[in-house]
Amino acid sequence: MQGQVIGAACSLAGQHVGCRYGPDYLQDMLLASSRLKGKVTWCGTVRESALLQHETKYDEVSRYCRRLRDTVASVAARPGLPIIVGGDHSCAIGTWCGIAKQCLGPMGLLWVDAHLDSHTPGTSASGAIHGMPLAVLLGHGDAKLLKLLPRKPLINPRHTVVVGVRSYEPAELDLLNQLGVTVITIDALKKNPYQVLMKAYRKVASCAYGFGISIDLDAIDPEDAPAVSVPEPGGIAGKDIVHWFQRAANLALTKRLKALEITEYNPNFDKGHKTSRLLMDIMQPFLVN
Ligand SMILES: [Mn+2]
Repeated sequence: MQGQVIGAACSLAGQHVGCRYGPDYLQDMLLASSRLKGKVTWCGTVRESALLQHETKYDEVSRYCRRLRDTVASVAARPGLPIIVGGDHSCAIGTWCGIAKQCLGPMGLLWVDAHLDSHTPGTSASGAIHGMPLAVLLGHGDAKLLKLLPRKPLINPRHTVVVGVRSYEPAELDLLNQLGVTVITIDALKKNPYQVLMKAYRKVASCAYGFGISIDLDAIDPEDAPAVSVPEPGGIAGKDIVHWFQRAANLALTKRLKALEITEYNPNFDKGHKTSRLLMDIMQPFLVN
C-alpha cells in the first residue's frame, strides 16, 4: 500500500522544541530514500501557529490538534495508508480523531511507548500535554481536548494495548486498569518478546472497526533510537521492533490497519541517522502489502 505521509510539526505539548523540526528532517530523508522510492507521498506538514493572547497551552494544543485532525481526515478519505510523523506525542489526539471519521465505531489502538501518556490535568505534576493523549482518546482529560473527539471514547479499551512501558505514575496505571486497557511493561517482554508482541498486536487488530498503531520512539532502547526528548534506558531493541512489525504486517488482520503514527523524533539528538533509519525500517513492511 502507498504511504500518505503527513508531518505533525509540533512541540508545544512536549519538553523539547527540537521535536518540531522532526518532520522537515524526515521529509528529506524519506523522499531521498531509494528503498522507499515510489512507496510514499508527502501530503504536507501541519505547523504550530503563535500563541494568541490570553490563550492557555490547552487552547493552543487543541487548536493545533483540530487542524491536524482535519488534515488527517482528508488524507484518510483517499486511497493509501496514512502515516503521521511527529512531533510531540500530543499529535495523537489530532491523528486519531481524524482517522476515526473513517471508522463506524471505536477502533483498536496499539500504543508503543516507554510511558503511559495517560495523565489528566489533575494527576500531571509537569502539566506537559504530551503525557496525556492516551487518556484523552479514552475519554478522560481537559474539556477543550475532549471536544475534538467525534465519539467518546474514540478507541475501544478492550482493543487498546500499551507496549514497552517502563516509566509512569500510579494514577495513570489506575486509570488504564479501571478502563480495561492492557499494559505490557518492558519486563513482560524480556522472556519471549515476539510471542508477547504478536499476541498484543492480534488483540488490537481484531477490533471489528479497524485499528491504529501509535509509536513513541522512546519505547525503543535509546542505544538504538537516541533521537528522542525523553530517553528511558532499557527499552525494546531496535531489531526486535523491526522484526515484530515485519511479521505483523504479513498478518491478514493488518488489512484493518487505518493508520500508522511515529512520534517524538527529535533530530537534534540523532547519532549518524540511526533513529531516522530505524523509523524507515519500521514503516517499510506496511508499504509492501
Ligand atoms: Mn508518548
